[in-house]
Amino acid sequence: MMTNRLKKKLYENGYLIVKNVLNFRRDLKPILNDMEFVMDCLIQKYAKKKDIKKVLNFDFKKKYSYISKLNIYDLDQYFNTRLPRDHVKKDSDYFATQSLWNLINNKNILDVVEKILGKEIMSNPVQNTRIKQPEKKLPKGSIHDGLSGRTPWHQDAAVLNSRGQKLTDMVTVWIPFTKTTRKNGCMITVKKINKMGLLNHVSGYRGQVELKNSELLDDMEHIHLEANVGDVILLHKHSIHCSLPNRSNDFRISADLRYNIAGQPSGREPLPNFYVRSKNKKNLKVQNFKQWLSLWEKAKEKCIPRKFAFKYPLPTYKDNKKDLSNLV
Ligand SMILES: O=C(O)CCC(=O)C(=O)O
Repeated sequence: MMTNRLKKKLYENGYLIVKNVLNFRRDLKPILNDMEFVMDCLIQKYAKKKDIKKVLNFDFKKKYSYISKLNIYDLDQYFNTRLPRDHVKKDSDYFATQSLWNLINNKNILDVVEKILGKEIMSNPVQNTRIKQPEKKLPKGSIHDGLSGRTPWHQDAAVLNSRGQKLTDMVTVWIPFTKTTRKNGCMITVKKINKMGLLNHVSGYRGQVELKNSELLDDMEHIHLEANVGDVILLHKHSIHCSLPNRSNDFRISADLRYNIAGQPSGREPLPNFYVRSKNKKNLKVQNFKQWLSLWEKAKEKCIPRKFAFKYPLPTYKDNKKDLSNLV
């Protein structure tokens, strides 16, 4: 597809599925391996002594199911590729690995992103990795938690600070590690709804950002964003989307990365926001995994005194002109 056709389609519909961008073995499996390494560490630390040897021999899913029953505080955070939203401490953990660094800088992904944002591209720190077990296995409190369960209706621009909401051209690249279907909890959206611009959001379950009056979307016609491993889904920053429950018997694993046009605010200062592609190669100052990690550690130092990594400016607007209920 021609550059401008890809961009036109994304801006027109709010979403785009691009087929066969990634290779599972080369680009994705290393991240699953790193997740499994984190699980092994958690098993060593938290499992009953007599179980450790046995559990270390389980496969990925059985290991994760096991540790998810150990009541480990904020378990998702160990697998999530950013600092925790609140209570940032010296020992706050996050999943920043060489394999994820490679994914963020993946040439095929950047070639797609370049068609949308142009040649000067920065990695945006709004990024997550999500391991979703079958919903029936989740503790009740996690069912509506976007990292391990369903994600509420929202627009990605709403998770940026006010400057980012106004000034940042950001695109979401959603990456499945497992085939993603309506049965195992794919995202859904409404075609062209991005055209409404940024709408009013409120604080939802556990302070997650959620579109105000989102129940109005339940009756609209939904596009199911199903994807095969290797495909990527792009979302416009004003696309309204959520994810369905995982009603399958298997895991649903994904990463969502974001990129913005260089020179614009990240919307999550002081978290890492750095060039990943530039015509002027001098801009590429962060060139390896260790430099990236050090950006996260520096950001952590700044977040510790203020105690949070990022905040949602909620409600998005003081008046109700941009409430969905006033626009449909
Ligand atoms: O993967 C999911 O369940 C939701 C992802 C999402 O909402 C996002 O990337 O903005």
